[in-house]
Amino acid sequence: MQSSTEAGEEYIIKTNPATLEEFGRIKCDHPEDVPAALQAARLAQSKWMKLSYDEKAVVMSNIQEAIISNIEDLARTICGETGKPKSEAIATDIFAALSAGEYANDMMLEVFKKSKIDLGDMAFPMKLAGRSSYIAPRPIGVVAIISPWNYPLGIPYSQTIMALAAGNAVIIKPSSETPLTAVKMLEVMKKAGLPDNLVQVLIGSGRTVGDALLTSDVDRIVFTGSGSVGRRVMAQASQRLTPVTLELGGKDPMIVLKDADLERATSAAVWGSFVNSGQTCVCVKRIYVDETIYEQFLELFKNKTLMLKQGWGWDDQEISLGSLINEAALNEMEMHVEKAVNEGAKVLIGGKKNPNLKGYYFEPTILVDTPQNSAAVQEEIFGPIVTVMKFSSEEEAIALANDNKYALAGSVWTANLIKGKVLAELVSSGTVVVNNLLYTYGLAATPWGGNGESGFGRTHGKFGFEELTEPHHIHVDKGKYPEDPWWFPYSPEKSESLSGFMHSFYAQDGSSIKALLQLHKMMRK
Ligand code: TXE
Repeated sequence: MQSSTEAGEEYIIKTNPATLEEFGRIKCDHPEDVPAALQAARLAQSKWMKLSYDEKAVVMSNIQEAIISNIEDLARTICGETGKPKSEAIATDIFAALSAGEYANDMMLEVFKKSKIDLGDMAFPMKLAGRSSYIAPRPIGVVAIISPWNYPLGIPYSQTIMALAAGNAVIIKPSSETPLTAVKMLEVMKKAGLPDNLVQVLIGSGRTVGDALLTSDVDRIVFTGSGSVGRRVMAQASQRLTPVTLELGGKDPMIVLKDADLERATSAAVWGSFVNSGQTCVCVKRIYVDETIYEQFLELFKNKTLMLKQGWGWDDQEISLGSLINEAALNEMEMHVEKAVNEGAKVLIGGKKNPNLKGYYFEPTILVDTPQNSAAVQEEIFGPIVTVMKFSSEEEAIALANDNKYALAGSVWTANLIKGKVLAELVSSGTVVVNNLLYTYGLAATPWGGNGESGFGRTHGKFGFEELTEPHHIHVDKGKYPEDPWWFPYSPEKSESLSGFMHSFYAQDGSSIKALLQLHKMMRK
């Protein structure tokens, strides 16, 4: 991605990283555009939340239909900006978008359902006193979505459609590497009847437009990206106490037990390690294999990886691996391999730029003998590089898997599902899959997110909706009693009655009947 200035205006010139041909160019917005965008978003949101459920449902289902009828066009933009193969753009980006759209539409009524609160021990006293509580969820307002380039539709769209279903407006700041996909997405949504300014896209660098959004008066920031920028997002958001959801990096472990189906596990490991050329936060990055099957696994994994075809995967549907996003990423991969070798690793296959292809292609790389404490095992490598190591016991496998500052996703492979679940529950990652990997991002009803360096908060699922709505608590008192015993004026009698009530209500040797009588007596006056 380059930028240029024409007649005082900054443009992003987007090159297809798989062909090095110019793919498109777009004018950047300015940081000073943010306040007006926010004002327009607030107005649009106030109208959107007043629409009836049916009116909103019509818009949301028309948008879903529009995505489906624009798959080819959307895929073209995704591939042109990222260099990923067409089948992958459809199977990952677009599928994730449609899954989130379906889920958001299905949940739009549920999200705002009022729910009575069970007051627990106080339920009966409160009932006697004519009091009750309930939650009335409400939208939070305007959500800023700052998104990465690796899934330029799947990530911002799924977060946007959930925010809309929760009654909010959205301002998206897409990665400067993939501005055109966000613009295309908004175009498709608008044609389907999206109300004006309910979703806006601001084009520009993170440092300028992104930063202006962080320090603006938005009601939540949903950030997906690197840990370094995630920390800045949190720092900037703290100025206005803006809540943030941070979807950051990953270094996902894959634990392969000796009773795993090796054919299936190795096929999954190839896809899990090299999908999107390894530029996926939940790609398999660390494979831990039981020592008794390590050689077998490695041989199968290596041979299946060597069969992968690399290149520009728009016309040639047999291409599995596209390019990296840019030249810097390519150089970074070379640096990672060099560092890994210096720290004791051996390159089993790959390890260098693909010399036969124009474009930013790095060969799928398998590292072995990587020390557990080396950078290759501990640091995020956002490209087609995976390490394969062995373990001698299940306890050791869990310890190795959890010995990492990232904790986004992970997988456990075994024929014994009971053991698989036990081990999966011991892995620190936010999502752990037994005998599969990665694809739960396409199950929008399931939560997405992690902990540690992978960030916090959840997108998708009911936990995602909880971050896009406010649990508005309403407590109702029928006013049966003239006053409450803890109101003014205080007196020795009041404090004695209150202590008596608390003793009866909470003490081991207390009596709830006695407590209720005491409460009634105190409140009757
Ligand atoms: O991130 P960057 P990228 C992670 C992945 C990797 C990173 C790759 O693990 O670490 O994302 O994406 C904007 N103020 N995930 O390179 O550079 C920038 O313009 C405000 C995790 O895009 O952090 C872009 O829009 N904004 C994820 C966005 O931040 C700023 C799945 C991300 O940019 C900014 C996918 C600033 N100062 C990728 N600087 C998951 N966990 O689900 C940059 N930006």
